[in-house]
Amino acid sequence: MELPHHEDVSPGTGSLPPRAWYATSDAAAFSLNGPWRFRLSPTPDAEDEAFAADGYDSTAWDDITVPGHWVLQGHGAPHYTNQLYPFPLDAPRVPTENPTGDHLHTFDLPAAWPREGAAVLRFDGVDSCARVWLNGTELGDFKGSRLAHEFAVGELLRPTGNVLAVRVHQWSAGSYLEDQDQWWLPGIFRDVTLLHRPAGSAGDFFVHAAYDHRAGTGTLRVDAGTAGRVTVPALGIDVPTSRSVTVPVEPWTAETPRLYDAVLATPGERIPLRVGFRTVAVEDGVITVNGRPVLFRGVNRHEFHPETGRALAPDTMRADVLLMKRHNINAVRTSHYPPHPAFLDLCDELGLWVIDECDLETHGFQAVGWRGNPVDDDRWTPALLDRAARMVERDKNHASVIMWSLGNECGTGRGLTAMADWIRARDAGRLLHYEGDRSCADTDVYSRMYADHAEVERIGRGEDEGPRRRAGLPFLLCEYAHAMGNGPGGLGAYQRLFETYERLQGGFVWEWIDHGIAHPAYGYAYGGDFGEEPHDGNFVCDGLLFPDRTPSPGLVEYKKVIEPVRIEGDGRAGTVAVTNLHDFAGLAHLAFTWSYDQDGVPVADGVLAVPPVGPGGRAEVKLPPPPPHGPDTETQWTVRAVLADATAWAPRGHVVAWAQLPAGDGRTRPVPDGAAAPRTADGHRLTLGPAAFDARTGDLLALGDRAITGLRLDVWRAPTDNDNGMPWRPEPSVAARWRALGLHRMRHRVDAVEPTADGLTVRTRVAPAASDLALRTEYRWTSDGDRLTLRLSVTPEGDWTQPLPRLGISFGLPGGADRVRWFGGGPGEAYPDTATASLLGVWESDVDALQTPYVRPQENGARPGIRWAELGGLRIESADRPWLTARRWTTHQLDAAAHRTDLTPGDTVWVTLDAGQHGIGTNSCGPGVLPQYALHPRPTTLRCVFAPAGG
Ligand code: IPT
Repeated sequence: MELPHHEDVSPGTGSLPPRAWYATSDAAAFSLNGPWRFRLSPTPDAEDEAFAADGYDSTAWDDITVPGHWVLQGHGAPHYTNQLYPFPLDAPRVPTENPTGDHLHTFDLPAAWPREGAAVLRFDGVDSCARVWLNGTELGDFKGSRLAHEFAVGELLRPTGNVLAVRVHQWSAGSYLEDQDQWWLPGIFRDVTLLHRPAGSAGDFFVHAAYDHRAGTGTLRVDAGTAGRVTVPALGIDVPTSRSVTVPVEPWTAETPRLYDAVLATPGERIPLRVGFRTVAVEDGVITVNGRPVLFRGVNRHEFHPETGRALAPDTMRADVLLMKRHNINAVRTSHYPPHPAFLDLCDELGLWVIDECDLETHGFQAVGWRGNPVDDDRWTPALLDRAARMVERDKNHASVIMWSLGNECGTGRGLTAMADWIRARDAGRLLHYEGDRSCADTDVYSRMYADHAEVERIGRGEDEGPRRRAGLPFLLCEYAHAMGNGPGGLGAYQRLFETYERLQGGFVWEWIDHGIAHPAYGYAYGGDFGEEPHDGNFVCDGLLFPDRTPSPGLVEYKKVIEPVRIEGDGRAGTVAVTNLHDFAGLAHLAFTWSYDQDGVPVADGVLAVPPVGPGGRAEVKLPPPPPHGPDTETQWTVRAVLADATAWAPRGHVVAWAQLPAGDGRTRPVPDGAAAPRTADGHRLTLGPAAFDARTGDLLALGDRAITGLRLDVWRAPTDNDNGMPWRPEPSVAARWRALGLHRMRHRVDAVEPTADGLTVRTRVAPAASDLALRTEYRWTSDGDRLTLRLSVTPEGDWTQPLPRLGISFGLPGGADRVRWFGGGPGEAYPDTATASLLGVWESDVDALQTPYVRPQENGARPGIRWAELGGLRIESADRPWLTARRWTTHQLDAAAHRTDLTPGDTVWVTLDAGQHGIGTNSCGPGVLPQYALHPRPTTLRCVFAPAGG
C-alpha cells in the first residue's frame, strides 16, 4: 500500500534546498502573515482538495490568524504529553483521527513588486506537515515543523488574486521525530513570506569569521552561491566572495558581542550582514572561545507564549533575551528545535552563547525499549539528514551559535551518526552536542542531564568511569535544576562545582518559561485541563518565568548564584574582595556602591573605588569607617556592582552582583521576660499582660484587642512539585512519605495547662494517627506587661526516620490583615536551599503580594530570617530569625488546590512562623534536598515576642 505523503518517512517533495536565512536584503519581500481562511476537518480525507483550486468559495469557513495554532484559536484543543506519544506507536503510520486544517489566503502583489525575476515562498514553521498549492498548482509537501521550507513560485504568481492553499495535518510521520516535552500545537505558527529572487541574487552563503587570539586578528571569508563582493567598512575590507582576508579586529563573545556591519553584494542583491569574529575549539579537554575557557550560565528555552503558543511576536523574543541578560544568563540551548531565526539575531546582537538544537526527539520509543526507534532505522535517515541540513544551513551565519545539537532524547542510532558526519563535513567551525549517547562517539562534549552534585563532582575530578573517548571531553549539564514550581533548590552547590573544576563548563537550567496556557476558568491551564488523555499534568510548568513572563523566585535566585562578579569580605574589618568571574570582560562597565545599614535601613552610602580587574582576577578594597550606632543595633554593609552606563540590555544602575557583609557583633536583643502574673478573669478566661487565653485549653485568644485563633505547632506544608518527586519513579517521594506518615493530619493532645507565678505553661503531644512518633511540645508564655513572650520547645519522641516539612507555629488573624512589614530576608520568597538572593532589609508588602503564583498551588511565599514583622495590628519579634508566611487560606486549602483559581480568600489571614523549613531540592526531575538542607526532627526552640503593633 502506498502511504499518503503525511505518513511516509520522506521529508517531503518539491521544496528548494535549504539556505541561509536572513531578515532583510534589498530584494523585495512580502509578508503573507495576517488573517487567512480556515476549515478544520476531523480526518485527512473528510474533505477533498478542491479548496486549492482557483475560485473556491470559502465564505463558509472561519478566519484564522497566521502565524498561529488553530487549537489556540477556537478549533480543537491543545494536548500535553512529556515523553509519551499521544497516539499508538506504529511508525510511520498515524491515526485516522488526524485533525486537518485547510488554510486559504488570497493576495495581490504589492504595486512595487518587480516584474522580472524569480520568487520563493518561505514557510518558517508549520506543525506538523503541510501540502502547498499556489493558484491551483501543487508545489509540494514538507515535514520538519520548526525548520524553514521554501518553494519556487515565480512563474505562478500573478499581480492580483493569488490563491495560496495549505493543508496541514496535526499528525504525520514527522510527529514521530517531534516528541518534545511540550504541548502538541498544530498550525502554521511561524511567518509565511514571499521573497523576490532577482537574477544574480546571492543564493546560499556562508560567513566564516574566525578570531586568532594570539595575533588579535579576524579572518573573514564569505562563500556565496553567486559570486560578489564583501565589504566591512569599519575594517576597510572590500574583497570578492570566497577570498580570505585577515585584519586586526575586536572579537565577538557573549560578554562583548562586537558585531561589524558588512554587506554581501552580488550582481542582483545586497544583503546586510552582521559579522562577529570568534573561534570555538576544544583544547586540552576544555571548550574555549578565542583561546579562553568559557563557563555556561545557561537556560533551556522553548518558544512559548501563554496565548499564542509557539507563535512568538518579535517583542516576545526580545523580551526573552533582555530578561536573560538582566539575570546574568549567558547561554541558551534552543530546546529542542531551532528557534525562530530572529531569536538568533538577537543572541548575536545582545550576546548569548547558543547551542542550536535540531528538531528531533523520539523519546516515546523508550516506552517500548527503543524498539523501532527511527534514529536507528535507515529508512528514516534521509529525514534526519534533511533536518540537520535545514538547521545548519539556516543558522550557520550566527556568531552566537557555537554548538550544533543533534536533537534531544532519541536514544542512540546510526541516523544520529549520519547527521553528525554530515554536520562536521559542512561546518568544521562549531562543536557537536548530543546528550543521549553516553559513548560520546559523535560529540565533542560530554553532556548529561540532572546528574546529582556528587556525580558531577566525580566527573569534575575525572574520577568517572566510562568510555575512553569520553574521559578526555569537557563536561556540561545540558539540563539541570528542574525549575518546576517552588525551586529549584541546590543551585549554589552546582555553581561551586562548576567554578572549582575546569572540566565542568556549567549548565543549562531546565527550563526558561512555564508553558501554562491562558484559560478562562483556571488562570493557566496545564496537561489534562483540556480533557486530553494521556497527559502529564503540570510537568509542562517548569520554568524560571511564570507564563506571563514575570520572573519566578527561581530566576532571581539563579541570577544571584551565577553572578559574574563575586563580592566577599569582612564587614567588621572593613575589607571587600572583588573577584571577576567573567571569561572575557573586565569590570570597567561596572560601578561599585556601598551602603551601611542599621537594623535593615541604609543610613549612609557611597561609591567604592575598585581598580581594574581582568577576567579571573581579584582585588581587595577598603570600606570607609562606619558611622556610629547605638547598642543592640544590627549593622551591615551592602555592596553592589551596578552598570556604570546603560547597555543594550539594561539601564545604568542595573544591579549585576551584590553582597551583604555583617558589620556588628552579631548580638541580638534580650527577650523580654515575665513581670506580669497570670490572672483568671471571667470563668475560663485567663489574662497575661496584653494577652487572653482559654484557661481550659491553653489557647491564645487575643492580644490586646486583636483576636487570634488556632495558635499551635505546625509541621505541614502543601507539598511542592519537588516534594512530589518524579511520578514515574518507583520509590516514594518525600511528600508521599510525609502523607503515609500522616504529617498532614497531626493530632494535638493537651496534657497540661499550668498557670505559674510568672506565666502560663501549656504542654501538648502532637502526633500522627496510627503511629507512636510524636513531638512533645511545650508553650511557655510570659509577659513584661506590654508584650507577650512565647518560648516554644519541641522534643521528638520515637524513632523518626523522615524529615519534617516545616517546624513552627501557625495561627489565624480573624478579620484579616493587609499590609505586612518585616525586617528580614526579602523581597521575594526563600527556602533553605533557595535563599542566596534573599536581601536582608526592611520590606513591605500586602498579604496577596506575598504569595508566589505557582501555576499549580503549593508551599510558597516564606520570608526568611525574620527579626520583626508587623501585620494585622500585631508586632512579632524573634531572636531566632524564623521564617514567615501569611496567606488568606489555610495550608490544607493550598494543598487541595489544583489551580490558582481554586484559592478563594477567607476573612482570616493564616500566619506561620517556622523555626525550620525543609529544603526544596529539584527532585521533580533531579536530585532531592541536599543533606545539609534537610529538616530532621530534633529538639528545637523558638522564641517569639508578640505586642500590639505600634506599641
Ligand atoms: C528531560 C527532557 O529532555 C526535557 O525535554 C524535559 O522533559 C525534562 O526532562 C523534564 O522537564 S528528559 C527526563 C526524562 C530526564
